[in-house]
Amino acid sequence: MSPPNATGAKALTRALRGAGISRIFTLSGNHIMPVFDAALDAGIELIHVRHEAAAVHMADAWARLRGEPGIAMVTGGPGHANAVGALYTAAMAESPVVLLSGHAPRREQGMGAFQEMAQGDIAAPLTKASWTNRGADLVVSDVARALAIARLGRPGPVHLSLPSDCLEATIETERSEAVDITPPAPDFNAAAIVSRLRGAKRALVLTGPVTLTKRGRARTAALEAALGIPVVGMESPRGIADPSLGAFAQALAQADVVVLLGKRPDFTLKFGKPPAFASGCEILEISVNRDVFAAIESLSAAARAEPPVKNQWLSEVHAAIAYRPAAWNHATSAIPGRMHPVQALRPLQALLDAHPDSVFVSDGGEIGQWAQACLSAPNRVINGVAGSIGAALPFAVAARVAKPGVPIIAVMGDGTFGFHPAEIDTAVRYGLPFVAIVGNDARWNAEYQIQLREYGPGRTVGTELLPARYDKVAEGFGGYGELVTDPAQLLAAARRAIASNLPAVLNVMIDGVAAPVVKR
Ligand SMILES: Cc1ncc(C[n+]2csc(CCOP(=O)(O)OP(=O)(O)O)c2C)c(N)n1
Ligand SMILES: [Mg+2]
Repeated sequence: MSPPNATGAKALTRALRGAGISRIFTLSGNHIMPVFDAALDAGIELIHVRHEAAAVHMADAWARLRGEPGIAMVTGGPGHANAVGALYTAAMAESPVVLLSGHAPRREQGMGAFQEMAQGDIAAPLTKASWTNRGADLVVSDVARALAIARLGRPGPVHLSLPSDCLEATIETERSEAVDITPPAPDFNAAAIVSRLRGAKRALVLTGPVTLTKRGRARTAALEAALGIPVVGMESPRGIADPSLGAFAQALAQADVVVLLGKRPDFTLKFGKPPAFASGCEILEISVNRDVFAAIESLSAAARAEPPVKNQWLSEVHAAIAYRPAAWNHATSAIPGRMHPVQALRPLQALLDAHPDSVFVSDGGEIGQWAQACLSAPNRVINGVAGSIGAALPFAVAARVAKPGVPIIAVMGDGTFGFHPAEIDTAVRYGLPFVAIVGNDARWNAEYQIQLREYGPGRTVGTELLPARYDKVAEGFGGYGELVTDPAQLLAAARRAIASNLPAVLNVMIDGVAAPVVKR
């Protein structure tokens, strides 16, 4: 219950604090200034960023790393519109983000109010639920509902718009609206699925992004141990060709039974058709709207009723996933002053291995594929199935908020760096160090490679960039920067970056080679 004379804004911040929310990633604006003021008293820290999309990306990384909803708050109209694109990455990553958007006052709605926009409609396709608050007395129940929907079942983003007059108004009597948000109860027969898996020669269980958080990986590892059958998490836009899954595609093509646990047979699985899947392969789907962890628990419990299957298949699949071509051990670049991506990345594994809770962040593009092939860590936050580029820098900032004191290595391309460089300023202002590795090939290489492949060497256009000094951009914002052109210097440079205790950019000059295709 809110105290007497509480405004909608005060009720909002109290409700958030009561739900355990201690931080909001935000960019200010007229509509939400009452919430800024109320946050002071509620003891909620505002991390004030430089672009609304970055606030959403930060809330997304926070949610994935902490396993609790991440909150982004932006102003109405254009602020909201700027934020919405970033929801796609969170949605595809099954990340429980709550976007709180300021909104034109209700009393002016439909009259052409300042920055009036159909905000609920704009966010709807990218969220599990999207609506506009209808009064100060409903703020508390709206917030509780938004947090619950984001978490429940298959997690994902929720949007709630807050008209400025509802934030300013004094609450008369707190109300709540009865909305049933319970996800469908599990309706599959766990024992039957386990016995179907165990009756197969080469069975696989495939899971989606939510199982690739640290907590998720522990759960799927337990299921795999109980079954004795491989459980493989997928979160790459490259699907079965995910470079962090090595030669997994070749193993998948031999499977005779595949259980999709909270995962759709979508583009990531080549729609479940040959040749990605063997023609006789049986595919069993456990609904994507269900609570995946509850489903994992019930399968694990059913599996434990009997000893795990023992055959070669589990170790064959593990070996396929771990496989990387031996030629990578000697990869070099013929271009003076440039290194092969493997040379730029492999040395960093030592830093990630130095702590049991380190964070590896990766963006997309060709460099992102190399990074995901070369590096692993207890926590990994990648751009994910969305395949959208630009989130890595905001991810790294939020990773530091979520995990003080652990090594954070964020890899991105030079093109990608340009999306949110000003978040280095955010990181400097809040004292949030991390090491960003910018693989600088002076190209939008992923698209350049498509041009080469599809249209021929004489037909590349518009995909060149300048070999810009992104390290100096970091310095300009008060961060740490170094240019690295020699692979032998990389690890030492990264250690200096960590020692600087500042947000750091290593501008690593690389040879723009195509992303790896790992085959045995
Ligand atoms: C938001 C968004 N815009 C555009 C793209 C298309 N895209 C994917 S990778 C890429 C090039 C990335 O260049 P860079 O970050 O330098 O990485 P590189 O491929 O050069 O290693 C582009 C434009 C995308 N995936 N997402
Ligand atoms: Mg590039």
